[in-house]
Amino acid sequence: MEFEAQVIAAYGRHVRVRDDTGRIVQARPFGRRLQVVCGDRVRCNEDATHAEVHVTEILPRRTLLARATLRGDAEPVVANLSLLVAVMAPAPMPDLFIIDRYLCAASSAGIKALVLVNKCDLVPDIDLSALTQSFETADYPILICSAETGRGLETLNEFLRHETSVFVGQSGVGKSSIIGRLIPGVELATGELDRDAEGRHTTTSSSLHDLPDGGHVIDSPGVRDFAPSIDSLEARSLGFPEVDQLSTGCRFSDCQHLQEPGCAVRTAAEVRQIDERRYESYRRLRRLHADLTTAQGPGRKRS
Ligand SMILES: Nc1nc2c(ncn2[C@@H]2O[C@H](COP(=O)(O)OP(=O)(O)OP(=O)(O)O)[C@@H](O)[C@H]2O)c(=O)[nH]1
Ligand SMILES: [Mg+2]
Ligand SMILES: [Zn+2]
Repeated sequence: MEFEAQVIAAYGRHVRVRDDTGRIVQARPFGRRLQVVCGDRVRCNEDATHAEVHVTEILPRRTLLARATLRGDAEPVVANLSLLVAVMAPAPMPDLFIIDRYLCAASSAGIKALVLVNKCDLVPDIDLSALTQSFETADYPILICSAETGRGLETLNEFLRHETSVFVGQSGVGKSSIIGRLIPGVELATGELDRDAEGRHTTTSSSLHDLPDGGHVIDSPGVRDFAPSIDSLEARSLGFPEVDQLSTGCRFSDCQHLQEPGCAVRTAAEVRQIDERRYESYRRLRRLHADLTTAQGPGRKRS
């Protein structure tokens, strides 16, 4: 029997799918080439005699968040998103470059994004502003919240309503805790919980959950680093909206905004019209982009 379903959890070569009647079953992608991820719409084939469900086809994705492997290939992370929520917190020590890279992956993939600062109960508001300051010239919505006290969660709920969103960020920032507060009684894949070196619980696979007021949210495992897939990035701005806006003022239309004369972006960074840290992040990503392109090699197919 054939049916269509949505992938609501993905761990390695196993996925959990939900069909349109709400029935949830385990399934296995048929063949090595199918890279099925959370959020995918798929066609399944149920073998009545073996009681085994195979995913036989991934239906066209509306959007895809993809990361670059060390060889420069694109690896799908989550599909069919409309909103990416980049989560950080005063602790663990934030790595803002990771946030930048998620934001540019979202921007390049046509996915809206917002920056969410959790654990606002831990430090005074002025310290939180210092954390988020560099994202202001990039014009992303910035929300402050606490899964502990509940502050900011109503506003967050408004942003998430009717969206299919993913929570991404470093391990321990509170992604699962926030989702747990938004969806009372949600089971956050407790069977898939593991303990990291510091003894904290860590989410190890992505899972999709229904929000009470409509929309879906995907919890994802924390990361140490994230590189957007290079094929998905816009050549001109690499997905930095503030670079995009200024680049029409550059002397050369193929300006990479590094050392070129007449570069409007570099000038804007020098006079702090755009944030210096974000510009440095752009430069690092430009280097990574070049390295990964080389790693891909000339013989490899580019899309
Ligand atoms: N003080 C405070 N602690 C929080 C808050 N939110 C989460 N925590 C704590 O932070 C720790 C990590 O929370 P998780 O929700 O597991 O973090 P995560 O981002 O899902 O981590 P991974 O699954 O490893 O990526 C837990 O001990 C939480 O209790 C908050 O708003 N304030
Ligand atoms: Mg988690
Ligand atoms: Zn330029």
